[in-house]
Amino acid sequence: VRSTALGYPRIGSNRELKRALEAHWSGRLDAAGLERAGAAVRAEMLGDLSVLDSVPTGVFSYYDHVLDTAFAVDAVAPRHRRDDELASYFAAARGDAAAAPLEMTKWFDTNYHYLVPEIGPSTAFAARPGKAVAEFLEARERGLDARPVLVGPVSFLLLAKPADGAPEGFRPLDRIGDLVEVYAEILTALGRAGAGLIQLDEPALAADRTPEELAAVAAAYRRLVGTAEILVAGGYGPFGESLPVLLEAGVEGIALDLVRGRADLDALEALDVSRETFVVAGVVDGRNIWRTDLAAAARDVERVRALTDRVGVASSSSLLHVPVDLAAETDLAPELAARLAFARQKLAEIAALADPDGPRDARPAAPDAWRDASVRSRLAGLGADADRRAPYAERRAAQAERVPLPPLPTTTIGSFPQTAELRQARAAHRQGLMIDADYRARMRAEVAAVIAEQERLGLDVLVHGEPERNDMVQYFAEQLTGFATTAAGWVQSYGSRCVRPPILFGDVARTAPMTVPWTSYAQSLTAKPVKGMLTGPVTILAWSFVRDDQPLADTADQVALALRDEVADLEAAGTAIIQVDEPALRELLPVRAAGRAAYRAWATRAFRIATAGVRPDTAIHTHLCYSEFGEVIDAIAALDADVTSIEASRSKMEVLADLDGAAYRSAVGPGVWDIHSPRVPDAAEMAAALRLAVAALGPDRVWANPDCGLKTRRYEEVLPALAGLVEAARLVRAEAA
Ligand code: THG
Ligand code: ZN
Repeated sequence: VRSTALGYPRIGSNRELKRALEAHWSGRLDAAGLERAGAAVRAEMLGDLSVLDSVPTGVFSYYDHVLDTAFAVDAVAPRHRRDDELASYFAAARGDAAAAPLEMTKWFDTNYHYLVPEIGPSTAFAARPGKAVAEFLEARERGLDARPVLVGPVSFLLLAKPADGAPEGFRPLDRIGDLVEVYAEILTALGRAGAGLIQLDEPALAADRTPEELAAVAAAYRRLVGTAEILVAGGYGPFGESLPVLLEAGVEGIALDLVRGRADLDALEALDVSRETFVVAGVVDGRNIWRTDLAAAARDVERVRALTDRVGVASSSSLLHVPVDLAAETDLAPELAARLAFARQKLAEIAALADPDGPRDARPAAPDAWRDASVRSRLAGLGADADRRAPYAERRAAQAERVPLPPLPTTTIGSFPQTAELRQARAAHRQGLMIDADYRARMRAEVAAVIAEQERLGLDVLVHGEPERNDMVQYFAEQLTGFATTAAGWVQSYGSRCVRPPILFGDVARTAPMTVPWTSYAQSLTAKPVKGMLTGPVTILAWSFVRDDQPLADTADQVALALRDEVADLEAAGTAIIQVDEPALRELLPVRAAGRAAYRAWATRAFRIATAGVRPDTAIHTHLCYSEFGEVIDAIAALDADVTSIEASRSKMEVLADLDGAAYRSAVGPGVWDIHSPRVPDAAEMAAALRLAVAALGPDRVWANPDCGLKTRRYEEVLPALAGLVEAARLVRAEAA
């Protein structure tokens, strides 16, 4: 049994690459300095990976592996071509004065974002195997059995979008024939450099695929099997219907995700697999941080050994999604740390499973102290309490009476700019250099300033600005039982940006109000209504590492119950509007359609558990931040919120079409200012967007707000933009009257 991993974290154990990239972008580090930093990170990666029999190479990236693949096949948009390749690469990744970047979107159901290649009928593919060959040789020079890894041709095209100007009906996959010829050249170049097995990642085959797409898979791999020994890896669920297609095409090997795609193992047993086929059992979870149940994993490896003579053991997906080293965490409770494995620890598990004499420990049960009987009995008795007490029409009237608002009320999403000064105060407080009282006073002063600014601007519904929150999930995780946070558990989210997902290990409960004092303080400063601001249960789960010993739905209900108490306390403190954000509602949507109805049901029920306890005259708002709205429109209706604000400006208000005919009946705040861009729209532009919304929904259902929170923007942008927003709302109001 050969040990391997499908991919590895590539930002550096201390985020060295992040720092080097940001120094390079700001002009403080030249290209040679960046390359030295990259080489050091690769050396560290290879050092870690050297415990494996077969070492993946080419999995390092200066930004994103899909972008690397676009460069490997020369699918670079004309607007991103520059004199040197690194400048082209970062122009595509980040944009520059001359060109907008590629679009960025979520990588399957993870918190990683990839860059979306733009492919048209005339994209001239060409083989650029330089990076793949160099990284292969770098590993081989260390005496490692290196295995180049590339995104496979079918997934590359399925992840791409049609280039601007492509004719109606063109799909990137139409270009598979041309692209495969270029892949054949790359594989040949790698073979000439000495590569044996080459891994092609086809994660898009974990999604439902049409017969046409499966035919493209068959044709592509039949063409490529002659040029190299190919291992096809999936990694984000079962291959399902594409498994026999790949095997029939004659690929050398297949790497199965046996954490999320266990059905593939049954399917493989039912197929007549040649004993020459290399089957890699992905039994070590690449997406989560729990120690592997080595006894159960070894049983799966045995099932594979019964089918073939060539067996591998590996991570279920790339280890990109987990932090590098548990040893960096010195503050975790010992009984928790003993149950965790980060990337380095997972490599050791894989090596142990490949060793016939290695350990085969079963995973110990969670300590009893992690269970909370009162949470469980409260949830068991919840029943119909997950529904609002009155239908929307009745609530709407009661809310209008309690908080009279003009048509097209103006508001923001919640956060105000996190200035350098605020970040410094938080860092000083964390390091013990600023006492609690001073920190609180500093944050209260910020709240007061934010309230005064909003009053001056003339906004209708105010926010406290969230200066006290480091991150919209971590802030809550730090206050709830059942959660731990890490000191250095960084995971790449996109490019140089990382997040530190909290660890949800036990039953979740709230011990004290988490946000009430901040909201109440803000409300004490103004006669205008101040919204309470919470993060929803689905988003808290999506952006944490979550226990895997019970269904996600049960864990979601526990988080929801804790939030329900916070909502009740906010209401009791006099808060008339409470916003519960679910930006990750779309993210956890299952990759395959079969799982989606069940997901929608538990996700929306968890939101309603959190929110439905309020009186009819208390308004529940929510915020979602992505524009592919259609996929989850029914789920959004099922949240039964009174107002939903959504990202809409980048997609030119296309969401309004999705709302047409949907079950969703309550109010909408389609964002009229794209806060992800430094561009500040003027009042006329925002008024035009509001007119579209009023035309589609009527003046009574529309709110005026930005696209998303203002945390990452500067006041120089925020103040003029919000002044324009207020002016735009007044203009359109007057027209509608
Ligand atoms: N919080 C969490 N997850 C998220 C987001 C979030 N996932 C989706 C989306 N937002 C990802 N976007 C970002 C945006 C900015 C940053 C990370 C992910 C970011 N990170 C800092 C960095 O890498 O420099 C580190 C932040 C810190 O110091 O705490 O800026 O909002 N949980
Ligand atoms: Zn948002």
